[in-house]
Amino acid sequence: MIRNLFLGLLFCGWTLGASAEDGSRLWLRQDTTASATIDCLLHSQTLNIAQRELNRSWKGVPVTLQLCADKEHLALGKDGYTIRTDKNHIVIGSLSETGLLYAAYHLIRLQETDIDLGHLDIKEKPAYEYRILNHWDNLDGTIERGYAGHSLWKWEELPDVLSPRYEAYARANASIGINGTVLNNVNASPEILSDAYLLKVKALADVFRPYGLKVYLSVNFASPMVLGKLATADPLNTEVSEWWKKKVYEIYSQIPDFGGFLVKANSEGQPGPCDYHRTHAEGANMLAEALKPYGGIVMWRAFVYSPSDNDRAKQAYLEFQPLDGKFLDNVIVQVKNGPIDFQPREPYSPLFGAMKHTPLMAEFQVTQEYLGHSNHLAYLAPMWKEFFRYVDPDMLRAVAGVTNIGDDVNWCGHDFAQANWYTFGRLAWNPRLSSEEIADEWLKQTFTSNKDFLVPMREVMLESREAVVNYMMPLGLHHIFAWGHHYGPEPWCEIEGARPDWLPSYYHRADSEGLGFDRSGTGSNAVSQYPDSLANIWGTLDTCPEEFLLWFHHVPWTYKLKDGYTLWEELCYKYDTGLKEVRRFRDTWNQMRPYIDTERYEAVAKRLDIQVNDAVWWKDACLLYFQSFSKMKFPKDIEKATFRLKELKKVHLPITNFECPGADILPRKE
Ligand code: BDP
Repeated sequence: MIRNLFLGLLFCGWTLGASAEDGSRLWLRQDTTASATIDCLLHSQTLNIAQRELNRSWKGVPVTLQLCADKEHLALGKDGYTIRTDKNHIVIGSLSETGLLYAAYHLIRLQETDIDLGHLDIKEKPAYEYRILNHWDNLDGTIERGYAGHSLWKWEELPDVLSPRYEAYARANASIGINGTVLNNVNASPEILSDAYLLKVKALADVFRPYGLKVYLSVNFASPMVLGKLATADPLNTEVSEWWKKKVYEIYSQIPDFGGFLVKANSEGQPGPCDYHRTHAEGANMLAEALKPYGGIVMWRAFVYSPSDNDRAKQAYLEFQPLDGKFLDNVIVQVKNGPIDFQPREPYSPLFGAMKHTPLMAEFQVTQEYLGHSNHLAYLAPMWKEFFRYVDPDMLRAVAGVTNIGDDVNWCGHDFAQANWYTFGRLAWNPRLSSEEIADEWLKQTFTSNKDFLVPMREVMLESREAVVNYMMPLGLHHIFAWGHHYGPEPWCEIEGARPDWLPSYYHRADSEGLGFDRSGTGSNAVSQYPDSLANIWGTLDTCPEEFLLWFHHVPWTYKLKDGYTLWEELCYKYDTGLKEVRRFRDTWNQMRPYIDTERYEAVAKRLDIQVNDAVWWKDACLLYFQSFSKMKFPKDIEKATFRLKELKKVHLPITNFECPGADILPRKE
């Protein structure tokens, strides 16, 4: 009887334990029953972590960690490493402690993803020295374009109270090779450089350091005026440059390995050197000079679009390209992947390739500002790989990812959004990894290696971004989002007095003739900013790839596409396909219940319901609205509209930063 009770409790404990999956462990869910011998002659905080991780999880042959300064390891650089089987044990070697830590995570990943561990001969060197997350976190705890709760940084408690999540965050980043974090929003409060905040920043830097994670800050260009009470922030003013030098000295006295500054200047109302008729290069160089003695860098953003031209897509190029070669060598110009703003699909920004004498870094958006926030399943590896199809990874100096991390228990809101954090790290380390490989790794570690789960869910992930494009903005459409929140559709949006380039009609240009923005030679000629080989193809209607058609051309409604359909029919089929794909994703997920824990199963199922409803909403809103221009009939075989345009025009989402109700608030007809 007592024995039965004991077994009952044990069983109950086991089932509870097995199902207690709240997503907080991310992809680091390996069990802790290992007992292999792990040797390391030296001890330090970082090496102890590497040893602890292996002690906890590694189930294979004995492992030795070795710092090596031989030719091979010198060539692999400070973060590179080797992992080799030597007789019946494994030797991990690196020039640095951080390299050994990365190698330890690599070894565990191999084990967790069922790779043959028989004879290892691995040599790794990251593609980029800087692999950086950008947090758009405000000092009041909110996150700009964040959809996973409040900021992870509890500024009001720091520096005295250190949340255990700080270390968990650093560990997760180290496990995928991310080595830098910009703590605060690019729309930066000058306050971050105040004495009180620098103490808080130092506290975080101290927690992150053993994991090889450096801290950077976004700075407000007018800080010398706001904090230092100077009359100007002119970069050529000596008092101003002295103020920055002093500030940088203060920072490094507390955080000796501080990474540097990220700057959004003269963009969307932020102050900058152009306020004083100075160039971006003059502004960036002044900060770079202050940071140089300490090895710090300036990441200067090229996200600018003052209406100097009639096409926003051209403006960053027009402003930055002439500055090529004028930046100091510790400045990296940070360019968003596309020329507009993180749309579900954009061609790459023509600045890549056009600034041959300036180090550039790509800025990707991990947070899904324009891809359904944390409600939609959208695996972004295929989007970033598409960028790397056009932009040679070797041309870049670094990569940055605007993170999707908040204080939600599962970090990212949607359990599948964790995959995008993971992917950013993996691609920053090796942009040549395939979307399939990364999806596989992530699914196995985060959920299960069971093929019945893995195969269908890998397919869902791989198709998910294209599905979003299809039900939101197919064929090169872009920026037809609702005002402000960028969640739902509002192609009709007109706001009196608003900047035209903040309104959807600026981008879609629908009229009785057709649809799309003419950026060819007959229009804004933005296409001429690309190399001739591409410009000729993209700039000609007949040769332009369909995915960029309405990006580069204003296309007649009756224009026949390659498959024989008119533009209007193709548009209808794309929206319809997008919706069907998401329905299929939901059906697939519904069959996954047996393979995973209930918590995450239910959480994802709930969000897929929202995504399906949102896809209906997008399809109806866009097709009904564009039909009022095309005046053409819907193809008979697409799903009938659920809503009426009149109803949809009345929808205003009560968006907070946390969770968007999506189309759940629309009157349902099904
Ligand atoms: C846009 C966001 C805005 C950011 C801006 C930026 O809507 O919140 O501040 O980009 O990147 O995507 O600076």
